[in-house]
Amino acid sequence: MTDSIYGGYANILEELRSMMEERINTYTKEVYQETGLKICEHLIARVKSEDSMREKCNRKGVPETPESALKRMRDSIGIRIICPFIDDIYENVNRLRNFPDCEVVEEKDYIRHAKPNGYRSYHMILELETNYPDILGNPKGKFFVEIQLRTIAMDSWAALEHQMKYKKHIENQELIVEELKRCADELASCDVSMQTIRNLIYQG
Ligand code: 0O2
Repeated sequence: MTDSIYGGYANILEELRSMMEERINTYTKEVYQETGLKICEHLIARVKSEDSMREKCNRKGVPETPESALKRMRDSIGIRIICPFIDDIYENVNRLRNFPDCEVVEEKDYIRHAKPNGYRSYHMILELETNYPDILGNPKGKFFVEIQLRTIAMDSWAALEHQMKYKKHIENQELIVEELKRCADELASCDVSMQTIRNLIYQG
């Protein structure tokens, strides 16, 4: 059996994933009780699989070691929060920024600044201070958590586009890329209209 890319840290990563998931579920329930609004449609949390982490280390040209997986890659723990409306994304972002024992080390707003292919999402990297020692020997070890926040529309688009990337031979690739971009822009426009309608409903 080959050694885990996460060394002896696989169980800790699972524990931290579960703890983060619980924290997010807790505040979304609180918001629902206070306002009646569901700011999270659903969330998916995972520890990146061994194979994907090894593939990513190779892709980034770093050795396949626990240190790379835990310190150079920052998505060993990944959480995707799917939101009904665009404003819900920013509401979640504000709450995540104030999480205790967490430092926001990176934020990328691919909603205000979509990628050229049409990809939209809000990305955050949090660094979590824990009571577990980390691979560098810090007694209060630090672990990265990548959080992606998207609307339902952005999520279905990203899933389809992801399928295209992983399929080796595609006919009419140029046309598909063009159509995907068109579709991303239409969905973005719908997300804005849906937000406006919701605002109108709640104004009245
Ligand atoms: P997977 O298989 O989803 O885990 P990084 O690549 O993380 O070192 P970078 O390049 O700054 O750093 O990443 P960025 O732009 O923050 O994107 C990281 C993740 O966002 C990707 O992870 C994807 O999950 C998602 N993502 C980014 N761009 C696109 C896109 O154009 N289309 C789709 N479908 N997803 C995207 P991985 O590890 O690349 O892939």
